[in-house]
Amino acid sequence: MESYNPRKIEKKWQKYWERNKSYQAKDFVKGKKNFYHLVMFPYPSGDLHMGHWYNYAPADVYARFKKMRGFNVMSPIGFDSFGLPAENAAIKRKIHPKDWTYKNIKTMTEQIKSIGAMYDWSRRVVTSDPEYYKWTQWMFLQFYKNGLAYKKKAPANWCPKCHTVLANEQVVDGRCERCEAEVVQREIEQWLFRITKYADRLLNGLNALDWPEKTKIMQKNWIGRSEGTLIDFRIQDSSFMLQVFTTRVDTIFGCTYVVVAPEHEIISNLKSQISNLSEVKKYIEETKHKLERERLAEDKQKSGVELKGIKAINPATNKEVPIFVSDYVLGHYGTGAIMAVPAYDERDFEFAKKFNLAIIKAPLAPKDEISKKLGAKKTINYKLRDWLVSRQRYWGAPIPIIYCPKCGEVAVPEKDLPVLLPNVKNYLPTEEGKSPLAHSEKFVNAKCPKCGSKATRETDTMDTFVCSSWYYLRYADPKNKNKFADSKKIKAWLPVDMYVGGAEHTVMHLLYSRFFTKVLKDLNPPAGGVDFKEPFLSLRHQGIILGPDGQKMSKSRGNVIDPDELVKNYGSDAVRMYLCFMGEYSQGGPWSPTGIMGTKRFLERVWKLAHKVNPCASRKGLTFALHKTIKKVTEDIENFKFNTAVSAMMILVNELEKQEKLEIRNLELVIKLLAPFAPHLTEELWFKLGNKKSIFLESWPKYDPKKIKEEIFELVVQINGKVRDKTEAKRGISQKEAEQLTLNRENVKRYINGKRVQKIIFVPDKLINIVI
Ligand code: ANZ
Ligand code: ZN
Repeated sequence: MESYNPRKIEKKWQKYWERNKSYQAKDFVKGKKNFYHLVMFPYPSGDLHMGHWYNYAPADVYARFKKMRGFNVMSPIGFDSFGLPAENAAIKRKIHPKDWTYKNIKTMTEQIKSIGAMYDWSRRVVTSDPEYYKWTQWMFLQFYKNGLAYKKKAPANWCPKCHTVLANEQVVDGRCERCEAEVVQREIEQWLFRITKYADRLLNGLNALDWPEKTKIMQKNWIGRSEGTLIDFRIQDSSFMLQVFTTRVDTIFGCTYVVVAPEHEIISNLKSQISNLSEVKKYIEETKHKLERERLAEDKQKSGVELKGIKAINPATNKEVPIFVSDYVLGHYGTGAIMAVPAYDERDFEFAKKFNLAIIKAPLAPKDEISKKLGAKKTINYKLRDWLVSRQRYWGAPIPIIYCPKCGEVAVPEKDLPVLLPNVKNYLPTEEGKSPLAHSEKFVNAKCPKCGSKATRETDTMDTFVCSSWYYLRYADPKNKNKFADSKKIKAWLPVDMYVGGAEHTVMHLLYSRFFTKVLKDLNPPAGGVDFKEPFLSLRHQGIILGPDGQKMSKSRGNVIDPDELVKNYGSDAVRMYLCFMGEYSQGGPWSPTGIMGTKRFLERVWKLAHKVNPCASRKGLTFALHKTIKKVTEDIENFKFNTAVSAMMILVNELEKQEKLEIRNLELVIKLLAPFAPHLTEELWFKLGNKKSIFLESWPKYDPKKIKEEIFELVVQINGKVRDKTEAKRGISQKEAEQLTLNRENVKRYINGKRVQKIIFVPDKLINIVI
């Protein structure tokens, strides 16, 4: 018997599947329903780590399972290849971002292929390819033409040492990821997408989604809908009205002061009346560069300055209350001003303590009544902000806008797309915080599409999250030159049936993609046949794989597990199977070096089983155990409980090993169950059993509900072939269990009567014959 050699068989089957185009999804297959299975495409960082494997391998188990369940499955893959990390790596290594990115795509493609997943590589998308970003730019233009993309001065993260704007992800604990200088806020002209217009629809759409509850709650909180009231506070000796936003109008009798944000207009409007203006200005200067997160931090000492010389009137009590400026009130939320109720609100309480302000536990007023009495307006606020999409960076899709001295801001005509990203030598961020593209005269100088005058191009590029907000649509028709995708193909595949990926994308990618889908649907007519409201019907997250020490894997800790090494040593099937087995998929857990060895041994045992096939074997013995396992594995995979599915198969294999001869049909059922987990091994065994076509063209085993009832049967006990006793037993018990059950029975002991037991014959679910 040949021994199990994953190195040999895995490469062989990967080539076979490629040659036979086994996983190239056809748009329409008669009699089959399409199933769009999607994993989050990787960023080409240059090496495929355990986290990728944990996303992709168990997800592929699901895809293969769906295929065997009779669906026409599409499981595409591509690369999310624009973005800041490429630039950072390029700057560090002095390689051009483009060279770095495409070199990584090449190596990572090979690494991904070693997983043995059923990816349809013919549909690959690479977001930094002009054929792709042409349509990212097209999307931008649709947003622009519909008033959903606009330009305004907005605060951005500015690193004073690197002289550059940073994305939020590049700010770690308030510091620049690269040089660790403290990041400040700076006002810069920026492009934004009006996602706030969709706040309610993004919120309401969540209900119908089959997503993890936690993820839905996080999106809900991120959108942060809050119903409240706008109340006007009169300013003593002034016509200025200070409007506050509160969700607790009922507490107004306890309002003992009001607070405005440092950005609030009251300060400049009433500056002649404010007697301590220089002190106030100094405070504003100090807080200007603070990040929002810092300002709201709960453990932070409250700070502020009273606006002396002016007072507000509490409209409920008609009493004068002092006005403060403090950074715990944000300028762009609500009205940028609050009524402070220290007896009911924690932050107000801390502030009042520090500044010795009155804390009055006034009785609560009925909300509607008090609102009416003050003519107060009900209002709805959202935490969600418009999405800042411009980056002053090189490695991204250029924003397709031209500035003309006569016509102003002009959209690049769709026929002129793509606006190609030039191959510049100098891709470093500039001192003034402008995009490196501003250095390239050839790029900057353009003709106005309207009047033909000398004009200049927008030099900012798009946030890479724009690219990934629509890639799932492109997979339906990745090579289309005239449209981002043909509407028939969109209709054939979308929305995505199952999306598998990390939970860290909850409030960015997963929200932005929903926004994009809704915008495309709203276009008149809907773009590309997008007639659905949500892009991802079902969503599952993988957990996190920790190092063997239970800590987050990191190079500095030296606890990184390299999947390439594992594939070399144990084979891809063992890695896939172990990842499925090591714990509950959504939880993850520490990597166990002994665990993977155990999995490899299990596959070796399966390999050996195949050699027990014997035409004289009886089929009856396994009916119960087999049907029970089919049911369990089927339900578990459907529910992403891969770990318990694997253990059920391990139990079954134990049973099978006890049999001397195996019936071929039984063995075939077992390897079908195992196929999604260990596709290479099972394909090999399948062909060895004499089959001529891939096991993945087979249909998934069905169980017979009648056969899995945990029935009690009457176990007949024979001594030397004569019936001497009977006892109730659970169906499916093993020979050992039957022996334990019978050998100590009084009746049996009497017949054995101290004689030596020579042999025991066991017929499962029927009888036990003790030969003495
Ligand atoms: C009085 C009050 C009494 C409040 C009380 C709360 C509890 P959400 O739910 O997040 O919308 N607030 C309003 N505008 C603010 C701003 N720009 N910056 C910081 N805080 C602001 O919270 C609304 C509440 O947060 C509002 O209701 C206001 O404080 C505060 F027992 O008004 B409340
Ligand atoms: Zn013009």
